[in-house]
Parts: sequence; structure tokens; C-alpha cells
Amino acid sequence: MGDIQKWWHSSVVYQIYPKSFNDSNSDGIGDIQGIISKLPYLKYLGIDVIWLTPIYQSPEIDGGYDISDYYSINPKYGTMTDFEELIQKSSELGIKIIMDLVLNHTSDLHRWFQEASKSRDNPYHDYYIWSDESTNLQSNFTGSAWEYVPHLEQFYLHFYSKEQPDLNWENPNLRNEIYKMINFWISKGVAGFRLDVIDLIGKKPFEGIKENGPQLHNYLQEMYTHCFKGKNLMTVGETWGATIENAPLYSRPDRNELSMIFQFEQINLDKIPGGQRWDLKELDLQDLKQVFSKWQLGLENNGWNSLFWNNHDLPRIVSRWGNDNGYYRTLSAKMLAILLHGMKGTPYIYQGEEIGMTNPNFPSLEYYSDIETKNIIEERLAKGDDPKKLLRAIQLKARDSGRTPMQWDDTKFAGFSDTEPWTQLSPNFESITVKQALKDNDSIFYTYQFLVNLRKTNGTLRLGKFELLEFDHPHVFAYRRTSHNETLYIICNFHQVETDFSLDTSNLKVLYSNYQDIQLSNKIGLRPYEAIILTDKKE
Ligand code: TEU
Ligand code: CA
Repeated sequence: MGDIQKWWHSSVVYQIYPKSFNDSNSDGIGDIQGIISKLPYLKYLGIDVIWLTPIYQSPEIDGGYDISDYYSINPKYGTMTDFEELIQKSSELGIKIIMDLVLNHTSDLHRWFQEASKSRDNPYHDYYIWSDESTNLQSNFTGSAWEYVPHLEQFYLHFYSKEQPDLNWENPNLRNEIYKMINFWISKGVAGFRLDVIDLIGKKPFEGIKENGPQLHNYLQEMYTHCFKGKNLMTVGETWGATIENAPLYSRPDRNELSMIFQFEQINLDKIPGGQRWDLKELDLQDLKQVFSKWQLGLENNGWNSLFWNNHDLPRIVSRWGNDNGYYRTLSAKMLAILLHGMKGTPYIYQGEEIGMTNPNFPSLEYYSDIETKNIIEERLAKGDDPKKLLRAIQLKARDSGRTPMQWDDTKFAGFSDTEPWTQLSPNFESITVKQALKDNDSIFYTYQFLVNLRKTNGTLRLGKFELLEFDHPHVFAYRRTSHNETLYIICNFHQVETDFSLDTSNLKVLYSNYQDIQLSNKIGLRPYEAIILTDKKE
């Protein structure tokens, strides 16, 4: 079962947050034509799939995750013709496009919700979830998940902002409308989808159930039958509620649901257990090893992993678990890339990660404007949290940190735009740029380029068995990948210390590393953030 090869087994996905990627028409907002003009750059990096976060019509209360019309492109980003041109031009370069599907909720400005809130007997009323009373269910963006509509004398459910009412998947008419819409985008030539918070669609709010509801997998199988079947599409579900026990239900090939999911266990390791992500805790390297190896082994024959450090909801990885301060930024960013891209699964690169973009660490809370961030600031200040401590948590964890404009060059607006961007540039935009990275053979960019290409050419990297080495080592995250004709060793010093790693290297040679001049012996002396890939292949 694990041997069936799919095209995404050798692919690397590049995630674009269009608003912050590249502005082609000088309004300070990234757009589709801006993406088109950077396709040669992405081709050079070597990626073969682009995931676009939502570009549909939207009032953008939540960065486009509040869709008011699934069938049209937000004019800020361009037109349907621009989108078709993007599909065409990228396919000429061998790059596929996957779209973001937000199926758990719509915008309150969506026609369905406008109708639904007219009267209780409107045919669209039952597209959403209503209650005569509120319960104690909480929104993921703080506060109650219920919003009162006086003229209906009813509350509607919203797991996110009150402008994002939750859809009622128990209604077959709603489900059919959704499938029709998905097929519309498939007919435009997209190669697949990322499915936003998909584990919420089977919710049972009156039983207090949010994720993993009883009908979830039936809905996904129904969607597969109506939309994905026989079309060779790549689908990835965003599932904060995934565990190694329920993950195979989504991606085990015989289940006919999705190609893979995003699980977030490693992402939750630096918060206090039971707390929110603003409740900070140091990352323990052994926890990280344990979580990754659990997922690598757990889905070995049972599904497929996605591999990511970053996305538009997360802070920058080099600032988070690397070292974004001066000299070690490059070394630690490369180490993190090697550590992740050595594993089995489909890797995702989030825009700017390939040049080691950092968190902006804005100097005060007012700089942070994302809806989730603003709500949490309000809630925590009201509760009496220390503003200084809160600012630090926001700097380290806010979604805004991954959304600063892409740093193309050191001109006034970072080459992102020739006018003031919609959101603040990171203060280091003049020193960390694509232009600089492309000029420097030794840049983070070229490490990513190497790793992306290695996945296309090396079968062991794609499908080899994973085995963790030396769990107890306090600084080194090392593992082995084995296929019938090769063994790869990936050895990463996760910390800024010098340390040793014992390994019989007599039959091994260096395939890649982030330092020069490596002396192999049976005790490898590792420098700060040193990362090495070794192989036993002869030629
Ligand atoms: O995010 C899922 C989600 O639950 C987020 O609230 C996530 O937990 C949070 O950002 C981390 O603090 C998805 C999208 O990726 C996100 O951008 C949307 O805001 C959200 O769904 C609602 O559609
Ligand atoms: Ca623009």
C-alpha cells in the first residue's frame, strides 16, 4: 500500500500568501499578476506546486478566510482572466496550482447567509447553525461562539469571528452546493486543494463537539466521490485536532478521503500544555524528536505526512527554533531545512522561508493588526496580563509575523511594491532579501534549492524507511533513511553549542552540509547548528 507512487511524493509545495507576495499595480497589495511575474524565481527554486491562500471575493475580516463568493476572484488580487493566466503560465513551467477551500464557514456577506438571516423559513436558513439559546462553546478567536440576531430571536454559530458563520454540513443541499463549487475550480485546471479547518465540518455544537465529529469521514468520502475521484488531485486537510490514532482515517489510500493532512503536534510543543500558544514554554528537543518520529513511523504504511515549519498562521521558524540573530541565522535556517526535508512526506515552504525571513518583533502591540492577535490582546489586557510579557508572546507567536511583505530587494518597499504596503515591512528588509540570496552561492536559498531537487532525484529520500538515532542526545536530532540500495544519515546539531555524535562513518560520504571542510571519523564533532547528510552510496 505504501508503495503506490503519487506525484506529490516527489513534490515540494510553495505556499503563497498573495496579499504579501508581490504587488504588480502599485496599490500596496500583492496580487495574481505579481505572482505570475515571479514564476521564473519559483521555477529556479525548483518547487512544482503552489498553494494559494484564499483569493476569492471577501471582505477580508480574516485575511480572505471569510469568503463572500466562492466563484469569483477578489478584485484586489485580479480577475478570473488573471487567474486563468496563472494556471496557464505556471503549467508551462511544470508548476501546479492548489487552491484553499474554506468549507467550514463563509463570510456573513455571502448570499447564503444574507438569505439565511432574513427569516427562519428562508430556504437558506438551514445552511447555517442556529439555536434559540447560546451554550458555553467558545470561538477560536475568543468570546462566545454564538451571535444573537434580534429579529430572528436566534443565535448563529461561529467558531471564528462573528463575521464567519459556520455552515451546516448536515444539510445535503449545502453539501451539494459545495461539491458543485469544488468541481468548478477543478474544471479551471487546479491540481488540488488545501482544506481549511476540515476536521470541524462534522461538528455537533449541541453536544459540545467541535473537531472529529461523527460524520466527518462520511462527508470527506462523499466529497471524494463527488469531486476528487479518478482525477489525480492532491488534497491536504488542515486538522488541528489530528492525532496519530485518527490521522490514518484521512490519508490511508484505501479510505478515499485526502492525500494527507497538516497535523500540528510539533507546532504545539513550545506552549504550556493545556494553555494557549501565548503561554510560552521552551522547546524540549526530545519532545520534538518523539513527535516527529511518531508521525514518521505511524504513517509509514498508513497514510502520508506533510512536512512544514511555517505557514501564514505561524511565526517564522528561524526566529522560533533557530537563531535569527546575526551570524547564526544562515546556519540555523539551513539546519532546520535539512532536518525537515530529510524526512518522508511532502515538504511545504512558506514564502520567505527560503531566504530565512524572520519575525519582525514590532516594538509595540499597536503594530499587530490580525484579528486573532487583536482579540487576544484585548482579552488578555482586560484580564490584567502584564503588557510587556504579552508583547513578547505576541512577537514570538502572532500570525502577523509570517505576513510581512516578501523581501525581494533593498529598495524602499523591499521590491514588494513601489508604494506603502498594506502592512508593515519587517525592520530587517534591507539586509535579508531574495536579491542578496541569489547572488550568494552559500545562501539559505541554495540549500532549499538543493533539498527540493534531491527529492526529485533520490528515491531513498522519497520513500526510504525512517529510523530515529540516539533519542537521548541532548543537542543532536539524527535519523536514518533506508531503501533497498542506499542509507542516508541526517545529522543535525539543533543548538548553538559544539557537540559530538558517534557514528561508524567508514563507509559513508558527505552528500550535503551547511559547513565546509567536514572531517568524518567515528566521532563527528559538530559545530553550532551544523547539519550533515551522509550517504553510503558509492558513486
Ligand atoms: O486556521 C485554523 C485555526 O484554527 C487558526 O485559528 C489557528 O489555530 C490559529 O491561527 C493559530 O493560532 C485556519 C486558517 O489557516 C486561518 O488563517 C483562518 O483564520 C482560520 O482557519 C479560519 O478560517
Ligand atoms: Ca496590487
